[in-house]
Amino acid sequence: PFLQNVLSNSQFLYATVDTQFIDENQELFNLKPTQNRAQKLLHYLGHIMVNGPMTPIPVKAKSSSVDPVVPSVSLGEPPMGFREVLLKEGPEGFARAIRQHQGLLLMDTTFRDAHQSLLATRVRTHDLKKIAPFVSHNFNNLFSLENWGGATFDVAMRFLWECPWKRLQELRALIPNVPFQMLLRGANAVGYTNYPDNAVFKFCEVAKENGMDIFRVFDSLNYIPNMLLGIEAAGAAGGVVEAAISYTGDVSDPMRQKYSLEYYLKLANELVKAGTHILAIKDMAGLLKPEASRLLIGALRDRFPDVPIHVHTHDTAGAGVAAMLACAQAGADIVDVAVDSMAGMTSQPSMGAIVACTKGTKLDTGEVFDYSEYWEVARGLYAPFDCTATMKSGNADVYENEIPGGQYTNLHFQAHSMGLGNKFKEVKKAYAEANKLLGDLIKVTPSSKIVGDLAQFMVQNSLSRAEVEERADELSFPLSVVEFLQGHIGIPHGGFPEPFRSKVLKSLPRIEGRPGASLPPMDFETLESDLQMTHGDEITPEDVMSAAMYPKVFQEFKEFTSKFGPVDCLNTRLFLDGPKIAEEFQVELERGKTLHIKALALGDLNKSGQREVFFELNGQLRSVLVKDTA
Ligand code: 3PY
Ligand code: ZN
Repeated sequence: PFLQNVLSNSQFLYATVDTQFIDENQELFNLKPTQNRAQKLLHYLGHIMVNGPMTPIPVKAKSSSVDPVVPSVSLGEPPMGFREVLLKEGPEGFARAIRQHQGLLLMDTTFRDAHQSLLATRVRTHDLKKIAPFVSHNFNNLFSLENWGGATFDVAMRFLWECPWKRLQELRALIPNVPFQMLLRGANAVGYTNYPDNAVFKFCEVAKENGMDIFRVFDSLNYIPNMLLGIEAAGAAGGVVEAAISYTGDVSDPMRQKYSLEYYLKLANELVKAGTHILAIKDMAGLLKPEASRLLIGALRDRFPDVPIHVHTHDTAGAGVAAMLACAQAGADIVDVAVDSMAGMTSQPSMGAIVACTKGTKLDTGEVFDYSEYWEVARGLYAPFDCTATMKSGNADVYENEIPGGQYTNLHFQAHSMGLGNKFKEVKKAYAEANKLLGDLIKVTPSSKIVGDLAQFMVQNSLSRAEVEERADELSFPLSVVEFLQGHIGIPHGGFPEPFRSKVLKSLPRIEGRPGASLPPMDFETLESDLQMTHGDEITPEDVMSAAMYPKVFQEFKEFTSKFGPVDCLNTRLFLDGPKIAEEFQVELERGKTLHIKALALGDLNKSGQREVFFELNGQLRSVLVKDTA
């Protein structure tokens, strides 16, 4: 490295060096350890060739061998989009422009919720980046592109071994004109638990600095103190605040009074009072029927004529397009859609359908170009994670069990892996019962996980709701259930279920009020220096936030990449299945630095249970030794 530094120094190159050269150029001594990224990647590929995929896969399917074709993009700058309005006018002016816009606006969820719901959140930056210039050039009509937050943050590190911040930075550079939107779980930020307040503030600040524009803020219990914290954090960072009310029940059913129209209007009032720029209804399970849409959105529109209304749904029962059209007719400004080939079932309703159904009406969305084919083929690369491997359709039983889209798919995978055809039905039934036991909750991350954990506990132990209620003081409940009852994620609408809570908790402590309020602030300086000690000096503010959100996941991610290199540079088929023998391929490590690799052969098993895997790397023979764990 010293020699490399010297050779790339311009003074040295132009021979203007005198005896002071070394003294005056101390940076020559900044000796980074040799990264040897190529050898590490060979190690990763060799591992897969010997032992199969390293990331856990839910279904036995191979990544498709067909590559998606990227549609051509016109030369030059992309056309102006709503981001320009935001940058010029700030969040308030942006909200005004949205409200004044004629026609229905769309948020495309393909880059986040659609694949979170259909492909276990596994879509990699590699495939997002390829289509990003097309989005920038053709989707400038979009209100926003949802591309970050929710489960994508931890899955990126946990299962894809890529940095979520790098995804945001790279997409921002490729799509400068369309506003980016993220999902922020209020006081839970992008995690599953409440964080200290300063962690949520700092997280929003760093996200905004990295290019995030719109923060959809929700709380899994619609607990206002938690929501206000998220709203303040997103606002203080300079983001567009989109406070989202999580929707459950059915406002068109007079028999369901717990989550009535009045309940939602009261919540909306609090959020508008708190200064949200946009008001969202987040129908995470797809329960909003057309009639309920007319009632709810109609009432919100009347009550808040100046506030843009944005509606999110999932198409699990199949009524998503109808519901979103009803919302738009009742006065919603923006609805969420996914590209056709990534739409439907537990994902969002189809973009193509909404565009076609509004064409020529006063809700006309304007031209939104199709990129369905790219995604149809790209989706094939993720076949090992595709819910359609086991799930053949959506199901209107979601109106009974109220399982959110992403969780519906997860539970289906889990039931499938238990190997019993009827298990899913049983799990869904138990979910509905668990929900009643816990007092009929809003169910979305993380409260949905708590209900899911209790449901699984009931199925595993063959317990009915009545039995759980009766034996609550002697059963050993999942920790998430106990902590929920202690008040770890906030207070549910209507309070905690009694006598169930007292029977479970006995003398365990209870948190009063907002959980984050009693957490000591996070010490970022200490965290940063600890990370530097552990991982060397290349720790960015983004890394600090990753570690703040997910200490263990971040640690494992760093360990993995220091062993196996930048696996995010591999294409998705190589990443999942590795190369075939004799396959030649290229890996771009960075601009202008491309590796040419050919997989040559797999050696025999040696005495220590290892195999040698042979490659050609940039014309030279290389090999790696891999333990055969098969
Ligand atoms: C998330 O929190 O990740 C969600 O998508 C909730 O709907
Ligand atoms: Zn969703």
